[in-house]
Amino acid sequence: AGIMKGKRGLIMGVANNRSIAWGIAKACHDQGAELAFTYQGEALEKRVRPLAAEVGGHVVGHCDVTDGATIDAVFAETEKVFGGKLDFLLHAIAFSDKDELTGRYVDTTEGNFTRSMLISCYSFTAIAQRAEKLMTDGGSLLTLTYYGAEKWMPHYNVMGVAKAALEASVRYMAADLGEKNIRVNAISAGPIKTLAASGIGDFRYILKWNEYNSPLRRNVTIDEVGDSGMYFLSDLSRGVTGEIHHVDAGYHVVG
Ligand code: 0WD
Repeated sequence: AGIMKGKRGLIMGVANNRSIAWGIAKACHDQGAELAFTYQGEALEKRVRPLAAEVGGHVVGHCDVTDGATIDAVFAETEKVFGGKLDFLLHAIAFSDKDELTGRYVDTTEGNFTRSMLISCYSFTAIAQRAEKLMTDGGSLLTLTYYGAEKWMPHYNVMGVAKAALEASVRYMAADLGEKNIRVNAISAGPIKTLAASGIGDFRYILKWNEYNSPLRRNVTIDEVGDSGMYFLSDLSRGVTGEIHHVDAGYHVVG
């Protein structure tokens, strides 16, 4: 196997071995890609370093997307370790205050609305600005979204609004960057029990609901999202941009 041989990619959003970003990183590594990882804070650094080592990857430093200086720093380091060229980038980052991932959307505070939008939507654009400079030979950018962007889902609230904006930004950036042969896509993943998901109210109920009602009668795994992610980050999807692709056991045709 080696569809991604010679490709260099930056992976942002691994928290631990249950992270969707880790599933995608593994799939890219299996196809021969060379990877670099960021982490958010010291606690996650302890988790990310051994995972990066497992796939022979680089660790390019701490990145908190609310601090532009840390974004610049990890891109400077990425440029260094990859010899100036980047082929693909994964953005698997989102955040909202737990207290607002339950109850009513309408009660969202301005502070958490702004913060959720910044971390879950704008950060992808901020990162694309840096990636564009390194993607001198074309490239592929991928982010993660959820069905709550399209339809009301219980407890998803402000995150649904942020994901809707993120999906719109995928289309705008696809148009902006297409002439440089930089593609921009999103995977809309079904619910998976990760650290971030544990903040969402009644998440176990959502998992059960999807298991009973999706066409495949089950939930998806990070390895399944990983394989689909590898497709988007590789040349297999070279004719595809601006796409929101569901990897959700088919739930979106039902719900
Ligand atoms: O059911 C799910 N798990 C789904 C997740 C279904 C559909 C989509 N997604 C999305 C999420 O919204 C997110 O965009 O997938 C993406 C990855 O999420 P994940 O794999 O579910 O969650 P996790 O393993 O927790 O990774 C997300 C990470 C953060 O982890 P924590 O749990 O510590 O918030 O995003 C990173 C952080 O590492 N992150 C940040 N990175 C840089 N700067 C920041 C930040 N300010 N905030 C969060």
